[in-house]
Amino acid sequence: MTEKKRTLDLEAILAGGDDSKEPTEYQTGFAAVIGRPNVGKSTIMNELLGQKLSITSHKPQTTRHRIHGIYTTDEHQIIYVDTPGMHLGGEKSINEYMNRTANSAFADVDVILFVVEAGRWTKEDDAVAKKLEGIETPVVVLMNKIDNYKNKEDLFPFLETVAANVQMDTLIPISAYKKSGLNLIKKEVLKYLPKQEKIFPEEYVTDRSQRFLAAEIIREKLMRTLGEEVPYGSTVEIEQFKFDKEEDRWIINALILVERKGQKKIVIGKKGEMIKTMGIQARKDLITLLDARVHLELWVKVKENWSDDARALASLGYDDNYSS
Ligand SMILES: Nc1nc2c(ncn2[C@@H]2O[C@H](COP(=O)(O)OP(=O)(O)OP(=O)(O)O)[C@@H](O)[C@H]2O)c(=O)[nH]1
Ligand SMILES: [Mg+2]
Repeated sequence: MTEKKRTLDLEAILAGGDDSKEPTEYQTGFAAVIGRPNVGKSTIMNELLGQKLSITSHKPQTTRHRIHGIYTTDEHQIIYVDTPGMHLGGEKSINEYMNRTANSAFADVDVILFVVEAGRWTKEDDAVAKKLEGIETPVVVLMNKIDNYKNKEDLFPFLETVAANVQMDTLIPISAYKKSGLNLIKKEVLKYLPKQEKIFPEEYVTDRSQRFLAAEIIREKLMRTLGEEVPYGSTVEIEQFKFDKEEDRWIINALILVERKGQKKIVIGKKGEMIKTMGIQARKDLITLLDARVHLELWVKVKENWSDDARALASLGYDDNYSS
């Protein structure tokens, strides 16, 4: 008895008693990517990660959920937090959900990357800037889309507007398209990350499940393919997501929910052409995501008013406390 106890104590002392090691130099922390819709937040995060994780389109309000993009090296782990664009107007429950999601991303991050579009300052940028007033978290403004300007001097008046309106620590001009300025962002972010060990295992690129990413890929095709109005009334629910060992492929059944019969017609298209095209595009991306063969089936269903019904939203994954 006594013998055993002494052994255990010694082990504990040996495990905890070595203070000769330097404290860890490894850096890990969170960088929130925020701003009004359509400024390029998701494109920037994808470029920083070197892979497409968050969906993008030329339409505003593409991103609806918060999504972590995890970038791990031997020296650091940066967890970027992509967020829905903060917007004014749009009083539906889904708009509230998106704005709430974006607002909550400020809390508990080490640095905020406030993305603005070169040359275009709007009321929505103003509203974002107001939210940042007085907060202690460092703010780095990323002036994106500078590729739209041949002559950089033309941006001086815009820079003055930004400087007059945003309490920021620094500003970095970038172009996600041209991949310019990306290393400067990483360098700047690292200034603010605490010295601590990894939060996520090094093989993780996101906190989201493959199932979630699959639904997003399909929604991206809706955003990119359909006209102005329909995408906003649509969402995607994955009904089946399983790997069939015998057939050696993923079987994915997805439901596209729309709010009205007319929208269903548009999604399907003449002789089913529209949904077929979107299915082909989505399948291609799903093959890349899952690195395997994919059988994809898409269905369309009308669920009236889903975007303005808190309970329907929660059941469709628009949930503040999502699990994956
Ligand atoms: N010219 C130019 N366009 C860009 C650049 N970065 C992104 N875009 C385009 O801007 C549009 C919006 O990009 P997203 O990344 O979806 O923008 P977002 O800020 O995530 O938008 P929401 O999710 O709706 O808030 C897309 O058409 C992109 O291709 C850039 O550096 N230059
Ligand atoms: Mg986005």
